[in-house]
Amino acid sequence: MNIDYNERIPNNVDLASDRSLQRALEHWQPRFLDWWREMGPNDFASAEVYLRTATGVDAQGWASYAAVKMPDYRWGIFLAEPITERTIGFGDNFGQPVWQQVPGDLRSQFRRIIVTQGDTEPASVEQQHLLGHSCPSLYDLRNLFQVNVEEGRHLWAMVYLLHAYFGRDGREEAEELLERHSGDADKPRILGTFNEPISDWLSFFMFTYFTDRDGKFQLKSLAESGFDPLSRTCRFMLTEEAHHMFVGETGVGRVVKRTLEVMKQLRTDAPEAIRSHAAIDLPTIQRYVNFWFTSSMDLFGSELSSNAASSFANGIKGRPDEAQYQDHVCIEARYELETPEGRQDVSLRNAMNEVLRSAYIKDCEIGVKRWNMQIQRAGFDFRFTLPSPRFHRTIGVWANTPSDPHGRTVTGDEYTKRLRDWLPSDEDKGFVRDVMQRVVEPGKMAGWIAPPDRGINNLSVDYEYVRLR
Ligand code: BYC
Repeated sequence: MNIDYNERIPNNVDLASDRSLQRALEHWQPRFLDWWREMGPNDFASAEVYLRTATGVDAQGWASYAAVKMPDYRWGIFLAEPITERTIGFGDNFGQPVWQQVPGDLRSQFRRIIVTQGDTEPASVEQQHLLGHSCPSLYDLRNLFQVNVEEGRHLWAMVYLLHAYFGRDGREEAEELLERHSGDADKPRILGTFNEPISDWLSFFMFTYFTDRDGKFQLKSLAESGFDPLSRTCRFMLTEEAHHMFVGETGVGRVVKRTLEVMKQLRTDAPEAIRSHAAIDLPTIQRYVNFWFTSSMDLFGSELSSNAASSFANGIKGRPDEAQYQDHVCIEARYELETPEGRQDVSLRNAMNEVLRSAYIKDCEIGVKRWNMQIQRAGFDFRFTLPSPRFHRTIGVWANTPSDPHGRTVTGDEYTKRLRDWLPSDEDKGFVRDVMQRVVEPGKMAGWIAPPDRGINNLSVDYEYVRLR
């Protein structure tokens, strides 16, 4: 079904045929807009931004581009086309037809997972609330806003499911999604990383590289769900997610490129010299990698999780690309898990969070290799590495076990002493923030980042992607 843009809430779910659902969502819509005005990039409400908007949900030409004021963006409800005769691909109900409604006994588990997913979307917009003021270029400013409006739409995706399938509880949860706020002392966001401030662009690029990639893996495993509307929603969200990770990977790559130019020019890699030329030294970038990668690893939950086992058993949440596996039931399968007490042989179902995390780590390595290629080509010896999954963990079996980035156990004292070598210190953050002065002339780029290789949608890099008013 095509997206209907004549509706107050654009959608491809025939919302008009369900009056009470339509009314409930139209009631939520102004609250969402109030939240956007207050917590979103509110100082840019009158700016015209070259945004892409979904026009269809199929692979061909789903996007149209136009200059739009963000509060006028057409947030809506878009599900990927159904797959005919789709069956549940994993767990105890393997091979049975997928559900078009939530089974009564799985209601609270589904609700919890949809709420957790939904909570991350507005959280990220809140985290990035002030970034526009220090943008390195109009190209980057536009990308930030594109990411923000799409996270807003991902919130709509989860709110639709809550309203359409969870009755009154779902409507209440939808309200609460706008009441919790990132970093709020009383009502924080649910998952740790989404309460971390993103007050500079290096953090934004790390977040879109590492944290949005958690989104990719979580959405891929929810796209396997036996609850078909959840699967269809996540399949479409994944198409939007890809751009966010592109922003992260190319963003970090461009920072590295600029740093390498300065290193070559000065013939040194000394951090102070690089910093005095207003570029970001590679060890500082490594510390940002360490922080955002480890925080994002926590997002997969504990290595051993009865919640994860039950989500798998019940057909709620599968593994990304479940079809690649031979055994989709995993009732007897075992998993070798590294713990502080040594290797443990555990049930695979209980280790599903770890299966996802391992796949995620492999995916993270791809960008790191590319950044290292840049350094190698420039003739320098420095190499980025992903820290050990034992380092800086607050969730799971390695939480509270002080380790260095290589995964070696260290004393609490040593850990505290060395932390400034391993994670961004206040001084690092202060430097990075100071170097990021706003640049908004078309085609101009801040000195700490190289220009992108190409512009958006075949336009040139110096196109006026955001018209500030
Ligand atoms: N911080 O058995 P456990 C995205 C909680 S990103 C705080 O270890 P389980 C995006 C957990 O909720 C993708 N709490 O793991 C990216 C549970 O609490 P309750 C987001 C944490 O249950 C960028 C308890 O600890 N989507 O889309 O298997 C921009 C025990 O949990 C954390 C999803 O995560 C943490 N890091 O949970 C925008 C998918 N980790 O219920 C968007 C939905 C765990 O006992 N969520 N806890 O109070 C899930 O699938 C699962 O809930 C989890 C793992 C992946 C979070």
